[in-house]
Amino acid sequence: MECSTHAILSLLLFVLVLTTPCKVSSASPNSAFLKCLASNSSKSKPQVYDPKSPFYFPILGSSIYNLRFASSKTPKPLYLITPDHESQVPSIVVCSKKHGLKIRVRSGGHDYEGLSYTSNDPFVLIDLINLRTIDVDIKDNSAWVQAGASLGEVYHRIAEKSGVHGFPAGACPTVGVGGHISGGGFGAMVRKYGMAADHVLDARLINAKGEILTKETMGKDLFWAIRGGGVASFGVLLAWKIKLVRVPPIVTISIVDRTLEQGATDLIQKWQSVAVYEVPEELQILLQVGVVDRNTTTKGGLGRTIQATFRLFFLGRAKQLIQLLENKFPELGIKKKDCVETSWAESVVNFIGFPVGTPVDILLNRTSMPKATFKVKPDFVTRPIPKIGLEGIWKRFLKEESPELNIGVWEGKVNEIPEKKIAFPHRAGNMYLIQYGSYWNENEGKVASEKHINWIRELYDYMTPYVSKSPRTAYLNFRDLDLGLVEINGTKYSDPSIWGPMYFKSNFERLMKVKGDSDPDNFFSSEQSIPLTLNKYKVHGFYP
Ligand SMILES: Cc1cc2nc3c(=O)[nH]c(=O)nc-3n(C[C@H](O)[C@H](O)[C@H](O)COP(=O)(O)OP(=O)(O)OC[C@H]3O[C@@H](n4cnc5c(N)ncnc54)[C@H](O)[C@@H]3O)c2cc1C
Ligand SMILES: *[C@@H]1O[C@H](CO)[C@@H](O)[C@H](O)[C@H]1NC(C)=O
Ligand SMILES: *[C@@H]1O[C@H](CO)[C@@H](O)[C@H](O)[C@H]1NC(C)=O
Ligand SMILES: *[C@@H]1O[C@H](CO)[C@@H](O)[C@H](O)[C@H]1NC(C)=O
Ligand SMILES: CC(=O)N[C@H]1CO[C@H](CO)[C@@H](O)[C@@H]1O
Repeated sequence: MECSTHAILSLLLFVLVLTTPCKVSSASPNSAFLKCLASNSSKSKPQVYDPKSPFYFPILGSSIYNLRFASSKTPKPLYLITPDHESQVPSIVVCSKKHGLKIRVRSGGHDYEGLSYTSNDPFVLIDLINLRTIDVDIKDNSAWVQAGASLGEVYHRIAEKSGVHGFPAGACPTVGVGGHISGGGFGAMVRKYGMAADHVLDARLINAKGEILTKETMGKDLFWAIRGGGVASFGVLLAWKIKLVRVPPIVTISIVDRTLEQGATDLIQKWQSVAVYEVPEELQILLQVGVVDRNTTTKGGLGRTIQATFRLFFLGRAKQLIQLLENKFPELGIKKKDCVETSWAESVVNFIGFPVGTPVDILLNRTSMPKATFKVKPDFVTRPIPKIGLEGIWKRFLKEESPELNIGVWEGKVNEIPEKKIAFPHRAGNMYLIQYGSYWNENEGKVASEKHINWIRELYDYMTPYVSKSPRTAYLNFRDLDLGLVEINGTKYSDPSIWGPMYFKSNFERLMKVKGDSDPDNFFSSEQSIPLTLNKYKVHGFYP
């Protein structure tokens, strides 16, 4: 969702990753683990890197998307392993378990809290960068996609074979399908088609015993759980079989900016009533709000102001879109010249901010999106936010360096699917999904970083009256380790009985049951993995 910002902030935040010497999470390399791996890898052995290898830091840093977790203080893996065939993965699981090492699995590395490549326990990182084959079967309306593929690669491979097929997932092309689809996966077609996880037909998953399971063999509970429950709690996802959706040969996008002085607040008020219930599901109007420099002295003087950006994605032609908007939302003032008609794949490229005419091959570039240092938080909203609520946000925004709000309209197909159909639970009753963010320069240091994190925590508190309640819900893919964090006598604990229902609503109970059945030793555990019990646990290390 915040891809577009990164395009804007790219110059500011262009950074070198991991040039500093690094602490490794355990002192002695675990040679027993390596021996086990060697004796259990019959045909081909995966590449294993330790911190002495010249490739270790470049590969580790390659997909650390949030630079908060690229510092020398971030715990690092004992071994970084890049399998290039799925047959190499079971022995990594078996040997890690046998020798008391944790594993972390990374597909695209976009986890907001870095959980795919950090751990406070000695661990092995399985980076699926080389497992990214995509087989599109247009006749069958489906594709097998290996976990390490990026969304951009998936979109590109579909578009190579058909101009009228697409896949309803996120806008950011560098996001990995392994994490994204297992956490839900939301994009511009959410109103028309629902979540990415709603389009999973089959999966290949390695369980804690090192067995490769499919939909047939994993059983319906586990297959239910990995579609929205986060697959990191249940195993190593090797590949998804996804169902493709229909898109018209030509779609239309339009991007409109309005500052406060240009009436942004009233436009947002109007957007709240129109974008959700009054326009067809073929149209998604995403709203992004940030702070920009004013460049005129005529109104309000020099300084900073709030700017709203409306990003329209329409499954249809410009003419139709203009007619629709003239009727429902004339205040937006969109004319034919403000619209771009393209193929669906090209629309992805333009929607995130690349200029019209950029070759679609950019979708294959796994580093097209700049990395950044940030903290974000999620919310769902179930009724319109009053004007006074918005104005309070603006006041806070003007005090922060690079704040950002991203709101996606949450209505239509996504809300028609029953809450318990798959583990992803955020359905009927929601109006929008919000992501609040603050971005800063990693060189600002620890004190500054704490200041920004506190700023966003205060904004989150401020929003309490305006967002979902009992529980205040949260989107797993916008992971936030603050949720359920409690302090008792000066010690910090994470309380799953708080964050569990926030992420999973009534599905949390069933997720815990599936967890108990499929991984009773809790081998696949991380800071916010599905727990076996509701006990609070102590947190430490990289928790902010
Ligand atoms: C710039 C940016 C834009 C984004 N835009 C959107 C958006 O438009 N819509 C949206 O819904 N979300 C969006 N997100 C959030 C994104 O969906 C999540 O961060 C998602 O989990 C990323 O998946 P990944 O594979 O890239 O991440 P990773 O960091 O690799 O993994 C995320 C989590 O899944 C686990 N995991 C990953 N792969 C596997 C596997 N193969 N087996 C087992 N566990 C695995 C990891 O261990 C980790 O816990 C965005 C994030 C960023 C940084
Ligand atoms: C500043 O001026 C440029 C060009 O005149 C214009 O495109 C832009 O929208 C203006 N920005 C604001 C915040 O008014
Ligand atoms: C990928 O995109 C980045 C950022 O735009 C660029 O610097 C890099 O050269 C691109 N890589 C390739 C292989 O095109
Ligand atoms: C916190 O400390 C107080 C006083 O030392 C003690 O009585 C109490 O039991 C402690 N609470 C917890 C939950 O440990
Ligand atoms: C699953 C598997 O093949 N395990 C073997 C791994 O190697 C050890 C010896 O190092 C065997 O004892 C295991 O049976």
